[in-house]
Amino acid sequence: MDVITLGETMVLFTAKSSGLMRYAGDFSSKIAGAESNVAIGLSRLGHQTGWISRLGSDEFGERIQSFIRGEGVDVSQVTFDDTAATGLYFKEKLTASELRLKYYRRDSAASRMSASDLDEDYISRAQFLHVTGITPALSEHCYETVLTAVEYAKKNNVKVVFDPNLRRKLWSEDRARSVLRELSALADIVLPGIDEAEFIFGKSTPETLAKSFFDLGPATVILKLGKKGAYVFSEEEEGFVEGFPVEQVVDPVGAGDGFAAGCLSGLIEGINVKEAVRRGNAVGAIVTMADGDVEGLPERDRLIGFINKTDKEDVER
Ligand code: KDG
Repeated sequence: MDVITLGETMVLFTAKSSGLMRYAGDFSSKIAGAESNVAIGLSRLGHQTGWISRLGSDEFGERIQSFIRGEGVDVSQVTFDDTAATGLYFKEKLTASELRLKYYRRDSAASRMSASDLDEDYISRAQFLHVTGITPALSEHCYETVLTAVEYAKKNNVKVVFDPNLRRKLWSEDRARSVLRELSALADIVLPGIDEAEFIFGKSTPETLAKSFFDLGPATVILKLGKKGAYVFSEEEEGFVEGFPVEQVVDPVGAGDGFAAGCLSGLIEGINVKEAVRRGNAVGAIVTMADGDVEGLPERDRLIGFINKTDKEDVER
């Protein structure tokens, strides 16, 4: 196994019309969850991944499991809960460039994940454990589950990758700040966005913010700067890695997960950190050009074509 991840995945309903969702009659339905987005992204690039979660024993739970399994991700550690439902999430397109996200996930099946669901032996088989700041925000049980997964990873020399993925709607600012710091300190690689870094440390330059994370303990900090790219701060390397131009952003949600998948793909293959980040920038950019959180995740040929700009024609025949 290259990467094992753990977290909640929901059914995502997107209003087909723009404007306030109260007027929307038609919705598309897809599936989305930061951690499974990363697992799917890696799987599409040819890596072995596993996703640990809990789903409701309902039709949405079945759909999510089948979808993720169909993407080649191992779902053997997914459990089903008879007493709680699968979470839902809605995307409201206010204007072409303004999105509002609404969760229906309080007390969902995933929020009831518990440390006893974890199999240390399973986690020990991975090269990387990927966790985000969403899971500990779901419940106290989920927070403990993430800490236990991290503990199992560390015990077994599995590198821990942490994406803070701040979701303000899910917890208080104080609690979020303290847990995101705690998990950043435990991780080997941290992937914060600039806004998340400023949320934790206050407004500053990318260089200072990356150094602030580094001083907490991780060996590698990769600070995401949106379309500008990323700033790397590690024991061996330091500096900016430029982003890729995007003609038209269709849907920005999921770009950070694409970035994580691209970076991890490079790190699994042992390329240097800056090259891995370049790959992350490319996957993140490609994701924004499709509707949905996982729909744009590229397969390897497309990624290489995008990076090398060998796609001379827009129409593939
Ligand atoms: O990063 C994209 C995710 O935010 C999205 O797919 C849904 O997991 C999700 C969340 O909690 O926002």
